[in-house]
Amino acid sequence: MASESPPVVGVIMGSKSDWPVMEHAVAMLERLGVAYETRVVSAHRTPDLLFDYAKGASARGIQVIVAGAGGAAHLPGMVASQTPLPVFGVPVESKALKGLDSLLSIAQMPGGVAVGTLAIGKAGATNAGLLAAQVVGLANPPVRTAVEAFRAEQTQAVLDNPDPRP
Ligand code: RP5
Repeated sequence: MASESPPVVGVIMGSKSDWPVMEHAVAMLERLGVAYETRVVSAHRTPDLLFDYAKGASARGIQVIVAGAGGAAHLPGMVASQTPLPVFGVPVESKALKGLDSLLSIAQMPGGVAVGTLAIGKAGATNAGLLAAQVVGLANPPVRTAVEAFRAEQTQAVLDNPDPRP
């Protein structure tokens, strides 16, 4: 876990096989000093756990949930249906359809139950971690400062290396 502090972001995923993508959300949270927890919660293989996790997250101090899944990616939407917390969904690239199935499964929510859908794969996971930190940072000045510093460093790195050639 990111620190000794109680976790404020929950990073969940449908399978261990999602970790190579979802670890990028965790890496961003660690970089920005956000306390998190992470575990496998499957919409289809462990539906009771999904309900318990989503219903109990707010009372445990979780402020944002990042949920990654691939294929018939029902995890983010079902979690969102059971919690008032903001949920960010990460479409994990699937073998058969390259994650387009995951993206559509997560994005096409019915009006009234919201999931913030990110890009497919690594960029989406990275940005889910960043967005979660930005939400936490609204009421957590050190996290907000870390987000601002990250963005400034990123900008400076581009400006310092304008030559595109390898
Ligand atoms: C989804 O099914 C998971 O999120 C994963 O992306 C996909 C395949 O899972 P495994 O068969 O690799 O466990 O529920």
